[in-house]
Amino acid sequence: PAVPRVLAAELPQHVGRHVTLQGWLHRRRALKTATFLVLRDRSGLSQTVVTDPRTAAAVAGFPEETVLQVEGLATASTQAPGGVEVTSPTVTALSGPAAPGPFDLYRPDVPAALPTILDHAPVALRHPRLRAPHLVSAASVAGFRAALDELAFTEVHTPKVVGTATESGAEVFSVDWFGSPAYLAQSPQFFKQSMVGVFERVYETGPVFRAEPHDTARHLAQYTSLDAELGFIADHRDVMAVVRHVLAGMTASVRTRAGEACALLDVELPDVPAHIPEIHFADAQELIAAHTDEDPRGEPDLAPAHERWLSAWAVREHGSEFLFVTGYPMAKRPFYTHPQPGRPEYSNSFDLLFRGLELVTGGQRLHRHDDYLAALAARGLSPEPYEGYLAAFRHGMPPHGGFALGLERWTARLIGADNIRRTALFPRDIHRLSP
Ligand code: AMO
Repeated sequence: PAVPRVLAAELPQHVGRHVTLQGWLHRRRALKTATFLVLRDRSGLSQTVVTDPRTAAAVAGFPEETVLQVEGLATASTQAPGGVEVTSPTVTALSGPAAPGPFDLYRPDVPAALPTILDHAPVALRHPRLRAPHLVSAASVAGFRAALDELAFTEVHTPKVVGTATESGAEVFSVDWFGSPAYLAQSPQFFKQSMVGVFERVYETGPVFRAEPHDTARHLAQYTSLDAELGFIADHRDVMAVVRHVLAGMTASVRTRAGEACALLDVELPDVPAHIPEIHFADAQELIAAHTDEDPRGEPDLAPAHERWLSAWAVREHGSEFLFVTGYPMAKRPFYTHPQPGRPEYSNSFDLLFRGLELVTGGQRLHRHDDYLAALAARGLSPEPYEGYLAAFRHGMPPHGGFALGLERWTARLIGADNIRRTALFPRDIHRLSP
């Protein structure tokens, strides 16, 4: 363009100069002597003052969300937000809305309930407060990638339609694949493991699908899984060290890349301790039995209430908002899980609890072909459907392990969202398949 576009956030650097702004009409306020236009672009909001009666008459007809080009003088003003406003403007409408939006996008609070927001996502997410979680999310993924790139991981992309279910216990969606039965991938588990044989260290960010009919604030039927897998580990603790590095990288990236979104949402970023505290599953159950009215000993998993209790305990006892629970019973973990040496009813696996919720699952995997055959047999599973997966192990695989972090859970916990759906652009759940 002849005149380069200036963003709202850049205006203060242009005081005294002619500028061209482009964006959406966020708010129009007509006073007796002046009309104020608040323009919204990807960087934020800016103010333009119209005093010329002819221009004022023209803009009086522009509804909110009209896409505008404003050319005028960047002028210092103590009254304007950010200390600068555009004066003496020429205002051109680039495109006008055909219908009013679902609610006022300029009200600092969000005057709409979650279903309304989700029904109207393409417009509703323009509200600065509703957009902010997604900026936090994007910054988190950038941090995830950067942290693993630093450790020489290779990013991979694996199929999302598969012929064999990957996660025992998690329900699958069936699809018709050219007349053959197929499933939407519940996780990249098998692919990421086999790629350890090729790259040693891999990660993937992508969608996964869970046909669990959970109607809760923390479950989605499609979510974004941040996965990593690495070879030549001693045991699951090496994986936990990578999780810690990744959490630190994600937190730092959110701080630097999404600082404004965090300020808008009053986000309190967590301290990622140099060493995240850990507790064995069996000890966690003892602790809960000793300090609460409930006795979970003998249960194969932790109930959500117990996860919340343990999280609060970690804050009290260790000053940490993160807690690793290790050693989950083999009975509750998938067949690829490595048992705990000397205590084979438990596993070399872990969950990471963050602010009361399971955020990460991971662990050491079996790596010998014979161990896989035995593990499948012990669970009454036939090896045939797993042939493609087992091929990697037939040809030599190092001791390895990995983890998966649920992106929406992370963002929701970080920003204190009451519902994970506020962190998915177009959430998919038992009731929602559109927009
Ligand atoms: P798991 O099934 O525990 O492990 O999932 C890993 C993480 O994904 C998130 N998560 C979900 N988020 C939103 N909605 C859901 N329905 C949902 N289900 C799970 C959680 C969870 O901790 N293959 C293993 C990981 C591994 O061992 O590498 C797996 O998928 O944050």
